[in-house]
Amino acid sequence: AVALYLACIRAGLVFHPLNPAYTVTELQYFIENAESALVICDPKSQSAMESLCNSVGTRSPMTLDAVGQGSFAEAAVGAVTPAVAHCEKNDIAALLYSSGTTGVPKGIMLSHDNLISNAEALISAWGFSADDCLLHALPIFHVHGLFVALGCVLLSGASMRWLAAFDVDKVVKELRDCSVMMGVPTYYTRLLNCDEFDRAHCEKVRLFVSGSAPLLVDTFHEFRSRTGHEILERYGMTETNMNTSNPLNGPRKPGTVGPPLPGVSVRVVNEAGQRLPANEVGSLQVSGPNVFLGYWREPEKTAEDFTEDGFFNTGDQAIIDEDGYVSIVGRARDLVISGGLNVYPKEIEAVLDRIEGIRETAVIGVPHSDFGEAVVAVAAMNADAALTEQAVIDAARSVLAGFKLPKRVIFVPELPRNSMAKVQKNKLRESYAELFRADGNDMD
Ligand code: MLC
Ligand code: AMP
Repeated sequence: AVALYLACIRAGLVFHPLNPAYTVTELQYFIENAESALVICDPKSQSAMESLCNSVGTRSPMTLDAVGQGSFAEAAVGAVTPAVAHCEKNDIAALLYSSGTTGVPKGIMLSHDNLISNAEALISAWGFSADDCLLHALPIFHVHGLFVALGCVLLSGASMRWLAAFDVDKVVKELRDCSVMMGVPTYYTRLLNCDEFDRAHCEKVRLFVSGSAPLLVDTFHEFRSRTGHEILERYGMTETNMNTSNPLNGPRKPGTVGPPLPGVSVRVVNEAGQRLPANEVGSLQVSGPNVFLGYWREPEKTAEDFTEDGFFNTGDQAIIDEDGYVSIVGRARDLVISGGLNVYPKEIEAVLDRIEGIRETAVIGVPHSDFGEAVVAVAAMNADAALTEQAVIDAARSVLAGFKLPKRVIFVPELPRNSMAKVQKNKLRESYAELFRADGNDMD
């Protein structure tokens, strides 16, 4: 998969990685929307992908398995290696998707310059060199595992220990030979839940990096007292790669995501777009060579999300302190981040609302000690419906990838609404804030 990614970049093709957990329904949207010229899949999903490609009018898929075998590898035998394609800085290198408030995913066009400039900024900010060995356990279909982790390793000539998934026993073992680890906060809470994990496992480690979701201040302190290391928290998003980072040398402030990376500008503005003074909450905007080209085939949406002077509206609420450190304090978008994966309530509600017997649903994120936030659906049913929680989850499973499924479904007579008839999700979040603490289901 890594060779495939690099081959696309080298040949001037657009790489569009997809989560293998997606269902056929989800994949159909992406393949159609991206107008994919060729789909490469695991041989195990060949027949499903064959019919899918057929139905959307894309040529037959080729296969590549975990050890590099398959029809794609066979076709490559004896092929002449083409010259490196000439690319301009602003040519598209990769297309990744993310949803907004509508729940409909939008293609994010990332340029060659976005990728290279951000990898260069991170190598310098985090002091990567050929002497480093990265522990890589992140999926490589998102920015974090693909561009941040692999980008730092490939561009600095470092090496890596690569795990197929985050398995805490393997991580603890492999960490002994590594100098850097990157992860989402769940990785760090899982390490802390592992009793045998201590300073001895981290003797060679010089840096632990966390991102993709908020790292709790408690986790920062607990990790420091267990290992002696202060986790370095950074902040990014698919549209922008990495924006800010706590410093390698200098104070790492828990609860903040640090100052902007070299070449990146950030500002916090009020609703009128005016820049706010230090420590005032507002909308976070970003500009720099890291910021994407725009949304694929969506010029109006792209225009909406950029200011006249070229800053991108992140949709995150933030403050910047007197030292220039950014803290993410909320999200303007209705978004749940579970174990570092984004779940868009609108998308889940649309699926649940189609289940017979359900009148309407509201999907929220609820604190969870493993995933940070867990997806919970609050459902109002028709009077004569006899649905169970499990039946709702099972019905959604055929359409939605597993990580998007609600961990709990709560049945209520009515959803709370304000005077404008808008569902009061804040009220629901308050009501169910203790859901996973109260019933001991926390690790479900
Ligand atoms: C898996 N499951 C999840 C889940 N991951 N449920 C909620 N949230 C998640 N994140 C579900 C599966 O569907 C399955 O359900 C069950 O949990 C077990 O699956 P698994 O694959 O064995 O899970 P596990 O290995 O425990 O995975 C959890 C995880 C993983 C946290 C290790 O999700 C992970 O590696 N997350 C990292 C995501 C990431 O890279 N984010 C970066 C995005 S880039 P069932 O019902 O089938 O049993 C970005 C920009 C930036 O945000 O700033 O970096
Ligand atoms: P994605 O669409 O997957 O790229 O998700 C990006 C979003 O993740 C950002 O807009 C933030 O809301 C959130 N995010 C990423 N890193 C952090 C962090 N360190 N702290 C808080 N939120 C974060």
